[in-house]
Amino acid sequence: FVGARSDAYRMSIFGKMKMGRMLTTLAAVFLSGMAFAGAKEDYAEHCASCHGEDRLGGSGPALIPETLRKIRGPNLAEVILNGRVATQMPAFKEELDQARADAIVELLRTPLEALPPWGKAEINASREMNPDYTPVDGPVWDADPMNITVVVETGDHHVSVLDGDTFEVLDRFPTPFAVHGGPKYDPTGRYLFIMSRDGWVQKYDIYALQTVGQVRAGLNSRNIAMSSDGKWLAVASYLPNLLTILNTEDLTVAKVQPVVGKDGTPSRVSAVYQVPPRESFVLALKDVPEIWEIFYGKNPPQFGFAHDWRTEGLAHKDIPFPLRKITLPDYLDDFFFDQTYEYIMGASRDGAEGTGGQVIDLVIGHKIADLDLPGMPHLSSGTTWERNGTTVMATPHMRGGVVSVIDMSTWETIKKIEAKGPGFFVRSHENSRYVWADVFFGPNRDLMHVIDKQSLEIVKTLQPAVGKTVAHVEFTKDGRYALVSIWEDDGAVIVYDAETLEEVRRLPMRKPSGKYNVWNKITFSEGTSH
Ligand code: DHE
Repeated sequence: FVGARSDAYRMSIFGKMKMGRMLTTLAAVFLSGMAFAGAKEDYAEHCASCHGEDRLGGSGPALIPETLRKIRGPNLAEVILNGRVATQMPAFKEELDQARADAIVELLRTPLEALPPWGKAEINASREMNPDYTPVDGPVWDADPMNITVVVETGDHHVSVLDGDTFEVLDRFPTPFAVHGGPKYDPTGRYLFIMSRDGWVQKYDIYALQTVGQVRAGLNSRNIAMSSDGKWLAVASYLPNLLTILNTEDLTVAKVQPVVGKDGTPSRVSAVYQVPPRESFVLALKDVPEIWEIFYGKNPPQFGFAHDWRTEGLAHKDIPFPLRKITLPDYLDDFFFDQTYEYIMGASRDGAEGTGGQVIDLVIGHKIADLDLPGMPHLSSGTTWERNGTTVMATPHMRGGVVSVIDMSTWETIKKIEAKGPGFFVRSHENSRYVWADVFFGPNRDLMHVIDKQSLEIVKTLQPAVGKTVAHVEFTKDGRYALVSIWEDDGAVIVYDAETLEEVRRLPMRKPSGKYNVWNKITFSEGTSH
């Protein structure tokens, strides 16, 4: 069931291409047709039945540069020749030699010549509800529903559901290929929504331990956000350039919002987050210096609307999801909200090159401060806490070995904590004295720093498995235990006592990435991502 696609979807992806795109890509089609003639034949013969004739996926994942970006170098050809263990990907070494496999890899690394239409009709047609799903009145297990923690295992594309008190695995279910970003809970913590880079959104009932259904909201997607009333799920996509809003109940499409900047430039959506006090979603646009706010509440703030519902002569109550567009002085990539959701801390495009970041006041729609954040800060994985009567925020950097700590009343960087290398995630919990910061990149990726929240000093550096990547931390509901990933195919989730920093348990897992505790997520714990 998971990963399969409906005939309707299969039909739709061969729909008519947009004329403009066709014309602009004709030359490329001709050239690539020449260059990839042999590879295209091999692809059609060996790959298309599972990955789609258009390379946009079928029972296998999409094979386009946007999703394959992570699989570099010789790995892809090796997968073609030797298959992928524990998946349905067979070995083709009997049929193909190295040169032909390499040629297919080149083809897969080439952007698609044209995109099929992907709008409301196509998305709805891709919807697959699990015919065997049986709703239940309450949990079919005996555990604290608020202390459930899910673990995304990217090694074989599964999610494990953990009892947060006993660490027993209650269920382990398949997900679509390449889940990315944090899965989101509905406000009750019962339903889990998971997104894959191929744009599939899966709904899972934790009480029943069953998948409810799935829908392909985009062709290459970034992340998802849950509305505070639990009714809507927003899906940010690169391909096509759109934001999809799904009904969480049945995964049907409520709105497809094409994303085009004020000057007419189409834009990918980098990320979308919910803003509970304003009953809105905020999305960052990748290709134009704008952020957009889409309201789902009954009484959205009236300030700053730039939406055509006024000129269409329709009453506001008839138009769901009014849109506000905010122009920024610089592109905003990754971003982070303060706990009041008034301020957005964003990495500006300059930040990627090593200089800056910006603070946007969402209420007035203006930049109010600069941030000193060199070296690609990974703001979406930041954490906040109280220190010396003010709130501070810590963020890792994907370049350069520091964790920056920023005073959120002055927006000044108060400390750059020297780490053993660039990191990806920092995490904490209200009840913990420490911030945990991984060293995701470089030779010291097997280290995890533990930083005292008040002294801002590293008090301990853990090395749970020499030579293995150690990353991402989530806490149990009460903050007593910290769960750390050994990010390897034969990996594990290590349970640490968050106070003594001693290892308590080691749960074998297949390349566990993120971990998400129901309570910490639905109460918007200051220590974790929202
Ligand atoms: Fe992520 C979250 C963007 C690469 C694993 N990542 C996020 C979020 C964004 C983001 C915007 C927050 C969304 C959310 O949770 O709702 N990630 C990006 C990138 O732009 C980047 C650098 C490049 C890319 O192509 O996407 C990137 N991310 C990665 C990886 O290579 C990681 C390590 C492995 C993978 O799965 O691809 C990775 N990202 C994660 C994880 C989270 C995440 C596990 C959720 C963390 C959390 O605790 O919420």
